[in-house]
Amino acid sequence: MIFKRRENTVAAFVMIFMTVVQMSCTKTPTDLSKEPIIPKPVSVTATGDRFRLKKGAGIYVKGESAELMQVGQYLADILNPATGFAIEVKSTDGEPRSGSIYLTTPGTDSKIGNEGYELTITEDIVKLTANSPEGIFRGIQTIRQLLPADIEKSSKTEKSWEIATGTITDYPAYSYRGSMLDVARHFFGVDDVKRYIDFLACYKMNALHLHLTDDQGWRIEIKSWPNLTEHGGSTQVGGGKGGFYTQEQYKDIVNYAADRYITIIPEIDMPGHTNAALSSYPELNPDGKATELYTGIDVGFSTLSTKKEITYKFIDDVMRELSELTPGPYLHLGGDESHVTKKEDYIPFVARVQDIVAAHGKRVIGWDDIAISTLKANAVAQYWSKAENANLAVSQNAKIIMSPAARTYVDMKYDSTTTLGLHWAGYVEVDAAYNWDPATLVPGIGKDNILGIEAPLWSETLTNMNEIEYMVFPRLPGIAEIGWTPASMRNWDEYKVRLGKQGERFSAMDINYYESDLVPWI
Ligand code: TNX
Repeated sequence: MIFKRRENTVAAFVMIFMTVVQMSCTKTPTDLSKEPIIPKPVSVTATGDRFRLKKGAGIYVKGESAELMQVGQYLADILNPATGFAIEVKSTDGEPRSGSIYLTTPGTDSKIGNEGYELTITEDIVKLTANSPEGIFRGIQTIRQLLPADIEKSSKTEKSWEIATGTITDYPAYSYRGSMLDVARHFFGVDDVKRYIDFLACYKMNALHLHLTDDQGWRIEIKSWPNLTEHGGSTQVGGGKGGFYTQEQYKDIVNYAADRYITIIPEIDMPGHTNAALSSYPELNPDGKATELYTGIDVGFSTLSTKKEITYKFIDDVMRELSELTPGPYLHLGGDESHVTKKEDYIPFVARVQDIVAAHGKRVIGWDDIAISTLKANAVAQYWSKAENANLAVSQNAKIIMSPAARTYVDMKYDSTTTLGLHWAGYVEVDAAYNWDPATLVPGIGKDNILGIEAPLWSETLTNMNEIEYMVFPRLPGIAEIGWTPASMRNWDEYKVRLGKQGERFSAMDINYYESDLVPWI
């Protein structure tokens, strides 16, 4: 009788144990190849088990590199708030003990390049290998997306922090993958820009183009021309108080981006889109008279005087100060929609400004409009509207950044019911933003001509971070995937399922996103 009772108890325990195991089985990932990672990795092999991140785990960095230790700390800072584990980063000589995350840069795999990585996950260890700390940084974004969405929460959450096992080998299709933020039409402060940079980092993007000047505002302090910001930065669309970045604040943004392996590309738009400067300094105007500040949203009505020497002195000073603050290789001269500059003045103007940029050691980028001028050999044209201009740029050996408005302009409304945004380039639903190939969109322009892809966010209608997020999510992850994942591996029907599973991640990050009906949100 006693014996029998004990047998029952054992059986009951076994049953409970089995149920618990089963419950945890259905809840946790076991198939790495089914994980909804964005951008989709180039190659994934699943091994069917799981790694569990536990209290006491460490992040181990091979060798003593301060840079790699810093990248390790970035990972720890992602993992610690939600897990509450207080994971530390330590240097090691060889493979660390079971339960750890191991970051190493032997630098021997040419296939994956500077940004690629290899991730090997076993039941024992998560090993991330790359040629450079930058590759480790990109790979960390994959680890992040393999953990439960709650990892993005900012406070401690009870959870089994598991990752499916297997290997991932991954590297980008294009070297330039970015977004543009228009801080001129409406001004956004340093904290907003940093949050935006964090969004780019999540999706392995590496460039943030800041549209720093336009008719409505001048947003970067230039010490030799102080009235640009004092007066020219004092308002914005709708007549608000505007604002600008001091040089210290701009450097803070540059450094924050650099820590995330993101290059800042500053744009000073000219000769059009210059009313804020023309209002601040009368001598820059063709008629020598300062204009009024402008708070509307029309384009194409302003021009610097292209004939006066003072204009080139002004541009040289601005580009010199900006190049000293900007470690990245590019300066963007704008050049778009200069409708009141005569063509015969525009052409030599753009040629001369390119020389100024080159004299300060930087590579020039301009909107596709600049292709009607003579382009420098290493110039980059940003295609946004005219295929003819993009082809003209390629015929001059320039590289192209693909920003076709009808696909990548994340300030376009999703559909006719979207209250924010503009729609001059049409409505851009989430599928339209994703379902295209940069290498085949414009006849005459192939992959070899293309530096990469960029999603511009113009801010005529956007006044705060919540509104920015609504326009950017969920289109930005799709643009990031176009830049990273080979076109042959992408299709909308498969992508939309992965995107739907990212919804809980957006929520955990407190992102205000557009819940498109086209996406099966979880
Ligand atoms: C066109 S795109 C512009 C911008 C506007 C944008 C609004 C480009 C090079 N110029 O000045 O803000 O449309 O979508």
